[in-house]
Amino acid sequence: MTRFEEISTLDTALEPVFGKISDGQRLSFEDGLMLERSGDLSAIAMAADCVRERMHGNRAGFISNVHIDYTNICISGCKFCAYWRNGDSDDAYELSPDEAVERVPDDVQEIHLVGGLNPNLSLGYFIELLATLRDNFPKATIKAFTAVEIHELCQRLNLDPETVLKKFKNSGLGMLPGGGAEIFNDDIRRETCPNKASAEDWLDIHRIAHGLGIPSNTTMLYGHIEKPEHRIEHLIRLRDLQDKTGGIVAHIPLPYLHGGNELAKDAHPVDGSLDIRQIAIARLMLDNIPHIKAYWRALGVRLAQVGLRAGADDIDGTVSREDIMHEAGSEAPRGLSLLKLKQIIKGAGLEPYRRNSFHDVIEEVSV
Ligand code: V47
Ligand code: SF4
Repeated sequence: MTRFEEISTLDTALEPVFGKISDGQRLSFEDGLMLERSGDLSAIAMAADCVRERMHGNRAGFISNVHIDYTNICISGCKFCAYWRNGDSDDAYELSPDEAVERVPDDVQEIHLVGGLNPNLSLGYFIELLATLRDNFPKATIKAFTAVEIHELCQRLNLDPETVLKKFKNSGLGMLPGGGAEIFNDDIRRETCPNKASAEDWLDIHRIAHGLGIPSNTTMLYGHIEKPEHRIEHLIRLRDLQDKTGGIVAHIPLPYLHGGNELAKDAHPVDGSLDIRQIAIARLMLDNIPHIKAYWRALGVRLAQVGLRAGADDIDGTVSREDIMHEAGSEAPRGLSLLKLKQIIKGAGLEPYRRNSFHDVIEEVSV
């Protein structure tokens, strides 16, 4: 009997869905909704853990990385975001390329570089920021600028995304981060983030990036005012993109954090079981996306560790410093050591490996 066949569920509605998972068949929208609505979360988490094991064995990854938020000035004003400031606010900032360099610790494998939609910044600023970081840290992958930032720049300067992405690639861009996807449904976007790139624009920029040999990550922000059907629709649109391009490396379910932002008054209550369910459903629906991250900065260390046994095969990285989740009330530490990351993975019963941005193994490690 395989591990999968040992899973039993009292929810008979899940049986056909589990049959498909066991046979490696793709799940439909209706199957996804069944997973969303079932009362048997532990069976769903176990099924996702089996799929993770089928794809990745007993290993889980981590990376030495840093988050640099180069500006908090933003004209978008998303209702879920506590990070953005008006340009004339006392604590508004823009980092110069040299200031960004100062924030990078030694020996990082990945620089995650994102910011607000700041209309003061020119194309030359972005190119210089990338090139300066690349020249100072030639061994690190620069994972920079969400599709939302690229879209804003293109609209403002009347440029096409392909031209901009080619210039960025030539200046050191190695990969796009997954931010800005939020929830692809137009009604929910209108309520939560009406002033930024649409779902189609976001998907289009990732498609163009993949065509230029720039891989990307993807995200989904859940736990605010969206409904289960919006989440499943979101995952299916990511899966469709991946069928066409194969350029998505990892997906990160992002739990909405209530601190310091306008959306909190309308949002669902915080619920750890939703976090575990979203990791598991991501693993089960996204059969063509290799990696699912349990992002500890947003989930908290303990839930992220549980996520490693509910479908995730990666815990992200040291992070070093990060402002977006911090401003929204994350109580997780602002950075973790490599040793701590290894211990979290080991504690979940998996073997840690240190990876690069593309999830290639750099080092098998023992704790
Ligand atoms: O797009 C904003 C989210 C995202 C809140 O690509 C919030 O490897 C929770 O995309 N509560 C940025 N989330 C973070 C991100 C990311 C993180 C880690 C790894 C990668 C990757 C990407 O943060 C934004 C938005 O969805 N966000 N406000 C909030 N209150
Ligand atoms: Fe601006 Fe990004 Fe925050 Fe939206 S999520 S307000 S685009 S910084």
